[in-house]
Amino acid sequence: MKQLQSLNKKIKTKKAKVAVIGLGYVGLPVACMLAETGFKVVGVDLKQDRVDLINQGISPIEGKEPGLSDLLNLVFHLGNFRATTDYSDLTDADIVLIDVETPIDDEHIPQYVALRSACQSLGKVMKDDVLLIVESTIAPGTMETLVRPLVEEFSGKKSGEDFFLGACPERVMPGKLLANLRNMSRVCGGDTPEIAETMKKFYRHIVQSDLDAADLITTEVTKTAENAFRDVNIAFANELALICQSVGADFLKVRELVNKSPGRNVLFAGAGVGGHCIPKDPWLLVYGAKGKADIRLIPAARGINESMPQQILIMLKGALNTYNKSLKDAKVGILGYAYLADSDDTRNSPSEKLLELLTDAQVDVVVQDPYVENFKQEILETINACDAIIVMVAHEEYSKIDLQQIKQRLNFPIIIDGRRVIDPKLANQAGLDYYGIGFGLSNLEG
Ligand code: SAJ
Repeated sequence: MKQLQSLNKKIKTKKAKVAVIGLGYVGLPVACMLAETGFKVVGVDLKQDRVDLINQGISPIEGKEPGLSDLLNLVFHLGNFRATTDYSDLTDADIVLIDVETPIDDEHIPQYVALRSACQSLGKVMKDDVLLIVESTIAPGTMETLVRPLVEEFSGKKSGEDFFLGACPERVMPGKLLANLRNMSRVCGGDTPEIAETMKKFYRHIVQSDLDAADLITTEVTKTAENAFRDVNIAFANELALICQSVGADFLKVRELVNKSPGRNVLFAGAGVGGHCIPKDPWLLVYGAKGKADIRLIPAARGINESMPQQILIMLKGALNTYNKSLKDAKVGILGYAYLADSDDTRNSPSEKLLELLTDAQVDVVVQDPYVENFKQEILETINACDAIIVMVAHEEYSKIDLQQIKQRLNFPIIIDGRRVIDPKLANQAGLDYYGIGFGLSNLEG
């Protein structure tokens, strides 16, 4: 196809003008990396304050992202990257990446407001022969049922003739955005094999790992399935932990022994599953097949993982009960508010869910988290005069807390270990009643 040949040439010489719609934790790093290789990149975002910061060479992304601020500063001074809120700046773009949010609502239905707006706004201004690549994670079938028709409607152009469609889902993790973009393999989903090959040529400029060609539906299923797979595996670990707890086994010991069996890899049970993708992507996968397949495992796994904060509450209630203390008269310290160990990211944090449950039960709660603003106060000071403490995140420093000191400050010697970071025997020696996810109490004897 002659248009693709000309695009391939522009990609090879880096003369292709690139636009990135959505300058969040995916769009901004990818825009900077493309600009660093020599492409001229325009970034579009709705938020004027975010655009203003970027146009001063300042990264608006919270949290520690090694190298991102320096890279943005570099490309800003190179003059290869600028941000705007105005879609008319995309008129001469040859390649457009869409990196907008694709959340789900309480009924687990994808909310594509941002994606629709991007497709409509781009459609109105785009020139002929644009390669449009959706990097956002989307439910299987979304390219076919939403992106293609919307762009055709608002541009008056025909996909496959006047513009070309692709999907290349991001595989980034907070705290490792640039490293992941460089080192994680990517699926280049093209509307045709030729388009997939053109996408591979384009991404080769920034991705050092495998670039695998596929069609659109395969690409949409792959991205959502990889996170659904993780969620189901975490749910298995959580259910196994509840079994261990109930029959007096120790999940960590069982896990260690099971994983000696070839091809087994039981993950870690815990106080819940948070983050920006694992709680959401399984529902995107399910939505794509809604009404077309008998889907039971993936929703059930979501239900198990979502219920883990409730399991923690049950453990707390039982522990307080041994001292005839009711929930509503208790003061409880939560250690950890981020969704992930040694991170400041609180998106969909299980601690948020636990806080809600405790508040509903009229429990007085204090929170400590060394990484999260407003919760950085000193541990011992925070938990002073609490009736119990709950470890909700495996932050490194929680595995080193002084258990004697904890015991002295608590009204009742109760520690609920939602991430198994405390040694039960040491807790016991310090005079604490130790409760842990997957820790059958009979393990304390002997
Ligand atoms: N979690 C468990 N048990 C486990 C692993 C995780 O309870 O064995 C919990 C964590 O505490 C956290 C949540 O699940 O609350 C998610 O943890 P995660 O390790 O999956 O980290 P995420 O959310 O940053 O997931 C990302 C994903 N990467 C991308 O989407 C590109 C995921 O696909 C990766 O597998 C994961 O990082 C990773 O492996 O680090």
